[in-house]
Amino acid sequence: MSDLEERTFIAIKPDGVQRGLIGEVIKRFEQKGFKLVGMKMLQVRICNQLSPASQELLHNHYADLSTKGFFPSLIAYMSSGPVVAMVWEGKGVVKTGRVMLGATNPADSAPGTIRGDYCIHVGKNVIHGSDSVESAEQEISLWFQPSELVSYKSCAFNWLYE
Ligand code: IDP
Ligand code: MG
Repeated sequence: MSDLEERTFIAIKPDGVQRGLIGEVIKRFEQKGFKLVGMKMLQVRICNQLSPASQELLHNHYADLSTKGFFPSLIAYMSSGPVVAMVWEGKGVVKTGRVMLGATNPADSAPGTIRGDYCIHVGKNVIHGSDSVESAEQEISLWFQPSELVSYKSCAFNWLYE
C-alpha cells in the first residue's frame, strides 16, 4: 500500500454530535486535503444486545484502558448518544490527524486544534483519533466492514501531492 493511502479512524463522540460539531470536524479534515473513505452514524447501546453496535465494540476499542478508574465512565460516555465514525485517508493522516485533534486533555490542547477550540474537560473531549498506523488498522477493522470503505481518486489529488 502506498503511503498516500495511509488511513486513520476518526470518531466524533456523543458530545461532539450533540454540540453540532460534525460539520466542523469534517470541514477541517476536508480542507486539509485528506480524503473521506468511510462514514456512518451509530449508537452503542448498553442494554440492547440486538443493537448493531454492542458495548463489546467499545470494550475492544478501548481495551488498553480497561484497568483505568475512568473506564466505566468512558464506556458510559461513548454509549450516551450517537457517534459519527469515519475513515480518512492521505499521507501522514494518522500523525497529522492527532495534531489536528490536540492533546487528550483539552486543558493542554493548543488553540487551533479541535479539542483546543471546542471543549474543556478530558471526559468530554468531542473526538477520537487513532494514535498509530497499527492501531488505526485495528480500529478501522473493528468499526467498519471492508465493503463499507471506498477507494477513489480525488480530483484534487494532483493539486495536493507532488
Ligand atoms: P486519546 O483519546 O487522546 O487517544 P486516551 O489516553 O487513549 O486518549 O484515552 C481515551 C479517552 O479516554 C480520552 O479521549 C478521554 O475521552 C478518556 N480519558 C482519558 N483520560 C481520562 C481521564 O483521566 N479522565 C476521564 N476520561 C479520560
Ligand atoms: Mg487513545
